[in-house]
Amino acid sequence: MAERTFIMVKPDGVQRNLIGEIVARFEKKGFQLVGAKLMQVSRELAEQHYAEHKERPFFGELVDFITSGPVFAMVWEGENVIAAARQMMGKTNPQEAAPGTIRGDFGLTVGKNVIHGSDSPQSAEREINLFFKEDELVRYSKQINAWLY
Ligand code: RTP
Ligand code: MG
Repeated sequence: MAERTFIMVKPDGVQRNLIGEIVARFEKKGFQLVGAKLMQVSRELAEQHYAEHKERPFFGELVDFITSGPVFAMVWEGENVIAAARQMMGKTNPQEAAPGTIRGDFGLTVGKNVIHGSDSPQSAEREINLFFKEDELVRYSKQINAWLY
């Protein structure tokens, strides 16, 4: 199976009508959408998702923010998708993210940086399993030529 990653449009991105823009970037890059849903994240899920940051001073704000409104959770598949998505997202702090990246083009502050993407194969597997059941992910091949995934 091709590599998969977990991508989430955070509450600020949903409120600012950026779902379509973000989905379009991944589609145009050539990655394949295998799962997606608009959902409200519970505090329990937020705390599990961000467990690695439990001891950080911003943890409470992070959980408050990610549960403050709906998110758009996705699984994308394709060659090297984990690292490529991180590049497309740009640096964590939008003020340091390059123009042309999602955070560089649309983000303003580190606390509200529009998008989440898994940072390793281990976190991708963990996060996909946290947010999606197996039967919510779809395997299919595109009926197109070999230039695209
Ligand atoms: P994410 O997990 O959301 O995709 O972001 P990331 O990998 O680029 O950054 P990470 O280090 O995992 O941090 C998770 C989120 O915590 C918030 N943060 N705030 N106030 C701060 O100094 C600070 N540092 C990180 C950000 O919203 C970041 O996305
Ligand atoms: Mg992270």
